Amino acid sequence: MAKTVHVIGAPMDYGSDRRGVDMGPSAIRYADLAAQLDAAGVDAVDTGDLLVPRAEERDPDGANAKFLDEIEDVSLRLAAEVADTLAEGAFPLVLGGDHAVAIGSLAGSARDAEIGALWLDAHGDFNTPATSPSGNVHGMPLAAALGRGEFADTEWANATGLREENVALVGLRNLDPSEREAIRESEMTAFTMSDIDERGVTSVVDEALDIVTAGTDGVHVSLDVDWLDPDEAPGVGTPVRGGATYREAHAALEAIAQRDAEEEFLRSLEVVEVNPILDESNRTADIAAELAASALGKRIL
Ligand code: 6HN
Ligand code: MN
Ligand code: MN
Ligand code: MN
Repeated sequence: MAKTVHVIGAPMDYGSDRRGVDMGPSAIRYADLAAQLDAAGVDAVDTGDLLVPRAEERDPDGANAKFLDEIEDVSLRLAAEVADTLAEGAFPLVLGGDHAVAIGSLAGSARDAEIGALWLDAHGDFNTPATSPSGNVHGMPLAAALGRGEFADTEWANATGLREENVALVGLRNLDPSEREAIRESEMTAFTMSDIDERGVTSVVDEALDIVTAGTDGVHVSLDVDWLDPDEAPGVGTPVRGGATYREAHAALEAIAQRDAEEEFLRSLEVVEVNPILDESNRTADIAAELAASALGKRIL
């Protein structure tokens, strides 16, 4: 039976300094996500967007974790939406928004299951308010979901029961100094772009999948489009050169789908950080839609 996929738009830009990422869900839909999902052979239902008040109407409060109250509000509602989708037997596909939406996606995916998390990103997203150089919460969602630092007492964020042992990051190439230390000392497994250079992307992804599936009921895949090289995906707020190529990205997501066809571990997926204002002819949104379809089983032949 075909998977039923619920598309959930999370047009949130509280977590990043660059405005425009709130238009990500529209841009990905405009890139004909529906046709891509159709080609993947899934039944897709677009559930619309979460209501996210404009940042201009709000007060960022404080430099260390800007808009944290607003992010709490969106995260709780997104978590409920993701958990309800799963409870109905459907598959949640979350469209960001900046990467802070992952706090809600992870909490929702983990509500009734032990999950692992696969993080495809140029960045570690492992800062805490105390270590963040920017105060931007999109650099913190993994630390938040794991209850690191100040997030230990933040029940809405630290709601996943996620174990560091079941987290794998793939494609890292830009870490802040204290974030780097924290990742090195953590129980998470981190693969850099150098690992991809040496071993090839499918071998790295395969090992990452061993880690995130070990002893878990399912896996949340978080795809930050700045994981790709900015030549391929220029529409992002924090580009870092030297990222995954178009083919590497497809190979990675196809490898996930191929293994999921046998092991059925894929529980939820999000595509985040598409910023159409910074994009060229919506090509980053095009890639986002294509990669979501690849993860859900679209094949060339
Ligand atoms: N992202 N490490 C930087 C920071 O501000 O904490 C950049 C974070 C980027 C986060 O792209 O999801
Ligand atoms: Mn506020
Ligand atoms: Mn990220
Ligand atoms: Mn990133």
